[in-house]
Amino acid sequence: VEASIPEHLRATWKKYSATGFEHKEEFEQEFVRHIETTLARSLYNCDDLAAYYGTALAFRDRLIIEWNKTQQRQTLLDQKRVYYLSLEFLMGRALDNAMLNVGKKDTAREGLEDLGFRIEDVVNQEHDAALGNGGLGRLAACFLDSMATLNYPAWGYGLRYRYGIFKQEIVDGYQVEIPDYWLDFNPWEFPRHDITVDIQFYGQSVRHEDEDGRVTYNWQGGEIVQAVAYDVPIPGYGTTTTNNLRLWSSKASSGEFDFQKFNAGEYESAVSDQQRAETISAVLYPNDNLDRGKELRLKQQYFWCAASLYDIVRRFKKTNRAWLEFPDQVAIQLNDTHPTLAIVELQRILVDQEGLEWDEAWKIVVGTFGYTNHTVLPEALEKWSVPLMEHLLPRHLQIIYDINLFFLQDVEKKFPDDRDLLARVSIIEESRPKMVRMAYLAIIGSHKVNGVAELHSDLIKTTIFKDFVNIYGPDKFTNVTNGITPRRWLHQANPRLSKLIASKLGGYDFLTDLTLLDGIEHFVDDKEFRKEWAEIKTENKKRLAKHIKDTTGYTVNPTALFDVQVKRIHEYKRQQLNIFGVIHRYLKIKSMTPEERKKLVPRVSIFGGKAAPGYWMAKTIIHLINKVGQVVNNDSDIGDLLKVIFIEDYNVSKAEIIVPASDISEHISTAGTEASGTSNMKFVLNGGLIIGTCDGANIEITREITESNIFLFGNLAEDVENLRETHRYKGFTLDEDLAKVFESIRSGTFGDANAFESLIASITDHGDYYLVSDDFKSYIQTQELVDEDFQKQDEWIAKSISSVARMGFFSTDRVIDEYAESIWNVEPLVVE
Ligand code: GL4
Repeated sequence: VEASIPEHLRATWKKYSATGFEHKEEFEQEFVRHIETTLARSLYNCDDLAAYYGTALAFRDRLIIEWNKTQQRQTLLDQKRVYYLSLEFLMGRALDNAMLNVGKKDTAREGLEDLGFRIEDVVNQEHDAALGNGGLGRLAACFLDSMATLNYPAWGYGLRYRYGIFKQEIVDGYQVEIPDYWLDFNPWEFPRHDITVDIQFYGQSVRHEDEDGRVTYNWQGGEIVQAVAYDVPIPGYGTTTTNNLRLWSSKASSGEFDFQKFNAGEYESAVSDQQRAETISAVLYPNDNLDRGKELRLKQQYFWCAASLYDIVRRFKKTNRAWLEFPDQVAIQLNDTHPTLAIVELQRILVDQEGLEWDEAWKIVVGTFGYTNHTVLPEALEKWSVPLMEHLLPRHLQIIYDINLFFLQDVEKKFPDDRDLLARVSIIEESRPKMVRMAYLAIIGSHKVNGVAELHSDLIKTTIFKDFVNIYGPDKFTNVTNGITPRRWLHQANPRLSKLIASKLGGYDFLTDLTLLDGIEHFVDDKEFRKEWAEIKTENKKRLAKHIKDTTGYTVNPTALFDVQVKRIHEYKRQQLNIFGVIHRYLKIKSMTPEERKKLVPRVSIFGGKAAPGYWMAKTIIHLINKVGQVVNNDSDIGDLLKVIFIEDYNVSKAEIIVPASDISEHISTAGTEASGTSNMKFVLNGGLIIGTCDGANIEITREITESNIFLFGNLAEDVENLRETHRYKGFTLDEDLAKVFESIRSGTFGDANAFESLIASITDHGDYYLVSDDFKSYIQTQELVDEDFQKQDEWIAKSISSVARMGFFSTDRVIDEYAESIWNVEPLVVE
């Protein structure tokens, strides 16, 4: 490895190498130093926020020292690396996680106490890093944690959005979006102003033919935007490995920023060029499971893919290896189709810039990439219009056409005279305008394609990608069932439960081998253990009750059954089914005698989640939930029997409070629509039971924890298409109880009935695409079962314990090992 300091001076250098704090006193010293120098404050003006910054900076120093060593080690050993390309990394807060992963939380707690602070208050100052929408972005964050913990040489690549997912406020029952400006001072990022890449847009592809008749293309003209790297250290748990998340920020390239204009006094237009460049990484698109095809989004995608690929290729070229070895050194995983242009970009670099033959280059490309599909919803499958692609990326469109041509020629050879097949699998959809089907491009340019839960992986093979299974054979398609990191989702979010488990298992080894959890099954009949288990749940419920009181003003009873549905609001996730069920319950209670009411289980229905700003129906559902809450919660005749709560601005740090506090949570998507779901895993791991449909990972959770520990209901995925057909052509009769719910809404029980008419009509008049009516009865019956079972507290706790005991499969450590083995072919790097 080349070094900038000559050999004979390195001893001096090493003598002063930074080490970071170890002991409490050193932590305190670093803390005060950062407060007084980095922050230029003192003991006269150090509030909780300043204390947070001081603590974060002390930990950041430690992380970056290990980060440096990890990077040096990885470069020296020169093993194959993984690059995880994701437009979303929903990281949440970093400080608590860093403290736990490096094993210094107690040191910090005591140090902070000495200096006059409570660690909880300090941790709560941190703004979430919310660079994602939902499950897809959070999965990427869990993957980073596991890759570091397992010592894989792995980098994440993403965009450094100036605005993450919007903050949600509820005003008069309506969602209002507030921009999430989170970068005021982010102690977790390291700007690398020396690591920049010029990214080209527009212009034209120019053809050259040399004397020997060899034809090459060159992309010329257009405009240049500069990508600047920002690095975020990712500490593993119980290891010194600290990996890198590199986020790109856009700015006007110095060449582009027009000093001529500036000097000529036209600084407005000079500044507007700069602003246009900065717009690229300005904001995260707030859609989950929806593609809107906006030009700026395509610019984001290319900007990020091109910068990342430039970086990866530059790193590879330093090793002086032959190009053919590229796939032995580099694995790139595409988190959904958002980074598919990376495939085209690598082919362009190899052919246009490095002068490789097409076939040789293409073999390298396919050997390098893997593609993960995260949804089958048609409205989420990305397509870009050909004219837009041609305008923005003229050379890439040509390459896409060539990839398509060679692919279709191969298909033609294998399946002669099947013109329909060729049209069906062509990357180009022959619509007006023509469209580039990104998923097809991703399949063709990757050596493996995976779904994220068994049912989902089967579905993609038999529906949207069926033809490709025929063409390539089944081995190209595989399943890797999602998981969650137990560090954040058990140890950090539920420290008491983690500690109780550790006390029975003789330590915290289960945090890095989650299958060890099965050891607590031995204690399922242990009275004392059950009692402590139940007490922890109650404590967690009290904490949530306090949050609800502080944020909504409503008082909820912590002994009531807490029924939680928190996730993005989407018709396919069926929050409408839940709220209609709540209305049904309300109407039923209203019609009961006092005697009957005495037998009831008090319930708190808790909702949370954001609607995409342009998704009208989702916003209507939020509105209805809030209106029902207003009526029910203020109905003195109902009291504690039912409360309906909408928790504003659901995000990662709120999930850490909500998940450990649930008795039952709802995962009730129309069968076949939720690719996996991952909050289902988080809830069960925290001792909550779940009610759900046979969808996504619910199925595998059931297999692991057994059917007696889960409340399943509803139609099966295999019947959904038929039911929809029937709805369309023969109609259907609305479920009786659901009809009564609609009557009560229409009669104005929850305010202006007109506001909810479109939601009701989507079911009564427009085919009930998500089968709300079909599943209503079994949903209600299953909720009654939940009530019955909750009254048998002892059995309930036993179910809770044995479910947790059997959740070992759902760690992202298992997931990452599977990717490493079957897709990436990479090995962990052993650390002393
Ligand atoms: C999603 C799926 O909707 C979700 O079921 C899955 O758990 C997640 C991670 O694989 O990916 N796909 C999209 S798009 N958004 C998601 O959250």
